[in-house]
Amino acid sequence: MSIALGNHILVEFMNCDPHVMNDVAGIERDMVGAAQKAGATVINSTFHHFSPYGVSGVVVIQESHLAIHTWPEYGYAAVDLFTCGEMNAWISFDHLKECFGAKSYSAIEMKRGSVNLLTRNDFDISTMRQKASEWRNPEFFTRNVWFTDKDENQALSLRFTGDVFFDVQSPFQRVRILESYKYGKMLALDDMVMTTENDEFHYHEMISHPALFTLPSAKNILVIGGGDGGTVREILRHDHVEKVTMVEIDGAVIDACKEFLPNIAASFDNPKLELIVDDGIAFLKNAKPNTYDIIIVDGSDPVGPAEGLFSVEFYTNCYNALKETGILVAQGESPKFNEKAFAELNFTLQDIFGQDNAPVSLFFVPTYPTGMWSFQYGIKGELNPKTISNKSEIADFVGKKGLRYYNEDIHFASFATPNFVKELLKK
Ligand code: SPD
Repeated sequence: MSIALGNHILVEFMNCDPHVMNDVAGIERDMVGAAQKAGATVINSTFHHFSPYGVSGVVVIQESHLAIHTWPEYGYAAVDLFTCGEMNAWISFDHLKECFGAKSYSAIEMKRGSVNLLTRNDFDISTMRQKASEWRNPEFFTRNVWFTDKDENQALSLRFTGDVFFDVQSPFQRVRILESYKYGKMLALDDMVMTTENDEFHYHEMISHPALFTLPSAKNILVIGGGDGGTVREILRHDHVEKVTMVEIDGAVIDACKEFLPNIAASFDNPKLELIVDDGIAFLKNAKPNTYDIIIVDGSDPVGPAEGLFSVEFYTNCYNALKETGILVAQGESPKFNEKAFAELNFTLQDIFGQDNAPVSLFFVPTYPTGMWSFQYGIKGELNPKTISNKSEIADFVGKKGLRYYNEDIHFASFATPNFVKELLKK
C-alpha cells in the first residue's frame, strides 16, 4: 500500500437549497461544524459573500483545510476536503451533504504527497513543534466572515461576527440584522448595507436637519421609506413639527429594527407619528395636493422595491403633494458609486422643480461603498438651503440635542459640490 501525506476529497454537491448556498453565515457555521465533527482543530475561518450571490470560504484546520465555492443560481457547491493524519474527512462530507440539502453529489478521493515520490530532508522539527504549541491556542480560532456590498467593479466589505439576529425573506426583499465588528449591528436589505448602529447618525442627521433648518416653520412632514426609524427620530427632535406621516412598504424592516436596533427605531411610539405600512409610491399618487411642508424619501437603492422611487412620475407626485413653499429631500445615491442613478435623479429633479432648485448635499457614510453619499433636494417656493441665516439657532439645537454629525458649518459645507460632481450634473 502506498503511503501519502494527505488525503483530498473533491466534492460536487448538486441540487442544493439555493438559499442555503447564498447564506455566508450559515455556510461558515456548517463548514466549521464539518471540521469539528470530524475531530479537526480549527485555526481560522475566512468566508466572503459576493453580490449578487455566491459564497467562497476556507476553514484552516491543524490537519489542512476545508474550502468551498457556491453558485446558488445552480444550487451547486464545489467543496475541497483536504486532510492529513487520522482525520476522517468523510464525516465532514456527510455533515455538509445534510446541511446543504444536496439531492445529488459526487466525490473523487485522491492521495496527496505520495511518499514514493518525495525525498525527506534531514532537519530537526522538534524545536518547531515547541514553538508552534507556544503561539497557537486551538480553543480560539479567528473568524473572518465578510459582508460585501458591491457592484461589478467596486465593493465595501465589513467583517462581521457571523451571528445573524434576523433573517426574513419578505415579499419585497431579504431583511437581515447582522453584527459587524466595527459598526455594531446592521440592517441589510438584500445584499446592501442600509444602516449600522455606529454610523447611522451621519445619514439620519443629514437627511433631516438641513431641510428642517431651511424651513423652520415646517409642521407637516411625510417620510417615504425609512423603516429603520432613524429619520423620524431626527425629525421629531424639532418641537415645531406637529405631524409626521411615514409610509414604509415592508413591515419586516420595522419589526427587525424595533427588536434589534432600538436606538434607531426609537420614535415609533411618538404620538405625532402616523405609521402606515403600505406602498409609498401609490400613497403619493393619491396624496392631496398642497399638503406637506417637507417630503423625505428615505428609500434604498434603485433596485427591487425602491426602483419606482427614482421615476419622473413619483417626483412629480411629490411636487404636487408639497405646499407652495416646501422641500423634497431624496436619498440621492453616490457620485462615486452609482454615478448614473445620481445624475439621472438630479436631472429629474431639475426638470420638475427647476434647474436652480435641485441642490445636492454630500456627506460621508463609512459603511456605504465609496463612503461618499448624497441627498438631493427639490425646492418649491422662495427657499435656499445655501443661504439660510439661522446659524446660531442651529448651533443651539446641535448642542442641546447632542447631534454628532450635523452642525452649522456642515450645513453649508454639505451643499458645496466638487468640480467632478458639477460636471456630472451638467445636462
Ligand atoms: N446603499 C444605501 C442606500 C441608502 C438607503 N437608505 C438607508 C436607510 C437608512 N434609514
